[in-house]
Amino acid sequence: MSSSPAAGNFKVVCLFHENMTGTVHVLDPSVSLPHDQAFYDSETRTEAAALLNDVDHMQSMQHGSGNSVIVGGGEVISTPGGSDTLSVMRFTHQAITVHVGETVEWTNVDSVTPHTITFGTEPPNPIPPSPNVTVDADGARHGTITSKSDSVHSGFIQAAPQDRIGLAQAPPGVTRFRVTFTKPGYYPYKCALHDLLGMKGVVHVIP
Ligand SMILES: [Cu+2]
Repeated sequence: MSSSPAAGNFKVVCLFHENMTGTVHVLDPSVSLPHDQAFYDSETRTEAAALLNDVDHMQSMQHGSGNSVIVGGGEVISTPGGSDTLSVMRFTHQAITVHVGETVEWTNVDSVTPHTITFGTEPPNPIPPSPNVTVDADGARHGTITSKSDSVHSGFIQAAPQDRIGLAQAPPGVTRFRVTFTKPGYYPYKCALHDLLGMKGVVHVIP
């Protein structure tokens, strides 16, 4: 190949419409896509139908995989006084069951509010991820839990701020966190910012 497009995570924004952003994940040709074309066709039909029916986006944005947890949920709303945001401080599927070796993916769909996915000891500074967390090729953070005593902390999982005309573009936000589980057991976790409001969950790992 003489020249090939670069792999990476590319943000696309609308400079006129606040909070209208997206990210295109371009994988190396040697990496297989997470889903087949039939999955994306099906997603497109579902989301198009939801848009046309004005169904709330939270359900339609849940991917087909059974190992997904939506983190919070929020909307920007306009009022006569300006704009405001509202947030749901909960994990959907507060209890999720997976097999040993599987990976759970958390996605923050809130437009502005950060959340964390925290197993074990909460670090003093909740903003950065714990040192045992790596970054996948598509920009998502990824941890591994091999024992009940492991501490794994996502750091802030949050959408990037809105880009503005005349200002430098911010990098894409880190809105997803993955954890791979290698031993059976009950693994409770919480959002370090909103656990006192009841934002807690548990992963049940079976053989
Ligand atoms: Cu939270």
